[in-house]
Amino acid sequence: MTQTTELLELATDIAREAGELAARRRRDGVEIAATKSSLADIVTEADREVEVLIRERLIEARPDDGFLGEESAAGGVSEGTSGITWVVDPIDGTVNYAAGIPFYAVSIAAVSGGVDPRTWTTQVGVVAAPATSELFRAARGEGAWLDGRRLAVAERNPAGALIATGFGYDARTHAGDLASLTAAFAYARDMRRMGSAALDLAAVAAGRIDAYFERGLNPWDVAAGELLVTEAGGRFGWISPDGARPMMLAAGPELFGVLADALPV
Ligand code: LIP
Repeated sequence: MTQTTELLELATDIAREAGELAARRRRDGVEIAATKSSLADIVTEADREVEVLIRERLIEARPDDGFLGEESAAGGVSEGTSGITWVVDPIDGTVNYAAGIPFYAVSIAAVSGGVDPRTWTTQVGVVAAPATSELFRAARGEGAWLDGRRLAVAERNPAGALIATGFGYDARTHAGDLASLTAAFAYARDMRRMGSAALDLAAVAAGRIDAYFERGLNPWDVAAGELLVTEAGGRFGWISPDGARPMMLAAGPELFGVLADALPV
């Protein structure tokens, strides 16, 4: 078994188990554990519990790997010695999850080349959506898949693009986000704000939406979804890589170029 296959199978098995735990806790009732950057930026007890489960399973299987998880990131990345680092968002779409909106995911990626998101290389990525029992996965150079179906980004639609985006939790950022929305609308047949970056990226990879852009995302929000998009023939990039809220864009190759020129960076 190649290392890529081992990493992908491990990530798939853990994502499934973690997704089942998240769904179980959702049925039990969700408790807000704390807020982060603002009152709107919440973390639930389930976020924390799911990340602990994922980390335990990874340590059991690959004790020498590094780990960067959303709920433990404040303590920094745990650098391993194997050359592989796991980048994990235990529940992406936490606000949806807490509100009972069934659009959230477990996102697990394995990267090589160090712990800097600007220079690491994602080797495998898995996004599991418990509410729809869908599991998206990709391995570098081996394609992207939804369960057993190969994924491909959408062709340009003459009616315009279906474009997803998101907004920051800080009201001071909303004017800029609305300016980006206005710019994108010139190329859109409609817009979506669905609330999970990992699933928005999976939707681009599956050709369900044509493009997704958002400022201020974290490495764990996009690490797995980025590989889904590029292995499905799409483009992923930070069109304004610097600053506090860099702009991320994912789309098919032609639309990527159009939106990269149109969006205010
Ligand atoms: C969320 C993203 C979403 C973004 C939210 C938040 P979380 O991740 O999936 O796209 O708009 O601000 O970053 O916090 O639920 O893991």
